[in-house]
Amino acid sequence: MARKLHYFDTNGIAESVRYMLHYAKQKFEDVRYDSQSWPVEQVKKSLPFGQLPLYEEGNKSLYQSVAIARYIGAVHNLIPADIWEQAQLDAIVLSVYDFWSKVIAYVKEQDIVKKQELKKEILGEWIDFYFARFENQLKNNKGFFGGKLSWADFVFVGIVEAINLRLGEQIERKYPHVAALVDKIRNLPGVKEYIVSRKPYLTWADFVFVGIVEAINLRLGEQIERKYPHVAALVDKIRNLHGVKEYIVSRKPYVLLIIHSVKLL
Ligand SMILES: N[C@@H](CCC(=O)N[C@@H](CS)C(=O)NCC(=O)O)C(=O)O
Repeated sequence: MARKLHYFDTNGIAESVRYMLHYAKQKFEDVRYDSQSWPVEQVKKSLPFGQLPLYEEGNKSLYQSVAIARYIGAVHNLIPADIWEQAQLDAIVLSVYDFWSKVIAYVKEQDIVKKQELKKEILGEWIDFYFARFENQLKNNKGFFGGKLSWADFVFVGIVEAINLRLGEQIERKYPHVAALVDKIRNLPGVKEYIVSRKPYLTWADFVFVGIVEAINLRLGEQIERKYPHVAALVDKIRNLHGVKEYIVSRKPYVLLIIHSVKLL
């Protein structure tokens, strides 16, 4: 039976599903969409709510990342038998998503000032609010949310990584049990090999790099990337990303006052 996971070519809400499938040595087609060319109208229209991820198994399909992760967890023995314990893990996953929704609000905010405020709140308040609690849960449960490896641990680590990528942070670093869980999942057989084999995802460092290249170009009246095809391709990729492209079109053109040094005679 053919299995397919459809998602963007990035580390986001479906990475935990990729991790679980690799850990379980389950063959599947990892169908990836380039966010640069999204929306692909035909695909978007075919999705139940117009969004990814979507998981297919033969002629059945499932949407909603949590439902997919829970299902894959159940198929591969990563869910407890006891329904009370299952509910405890559901609660953890929903709390992880509560935190994720704050990061998504930050990612989607177009106003630069409001965006910075949201980031400040996340870094100054929300990380500690959520992570102090996650840390305690792990500490009291032998390093896993349910006392042993479960789908909730995969979802948690997938979201932590997705957040790190978007905030340019390593949010787990002050929480030793959280950091240990991230490390454990990333080193599981199957997951470890997958991480090594996947193409590197676009990170915050790529955004910083392109921002600086553009700032230098503006000041030198140059296009310093032009002789370096891979650099030029990255600049192009970032500038054409969904959201960035629209922002570039909408912003007022930047004007720079260049004061040349004047030699006084
Ligand atoms: N609650 C949904 C959210 C799905 C969602 O927000 N998907 C985003 C990517 S992370 C998406 O498809 N964005 C493109 C679009 O909305 O057109 C889930 O967890 O699966």
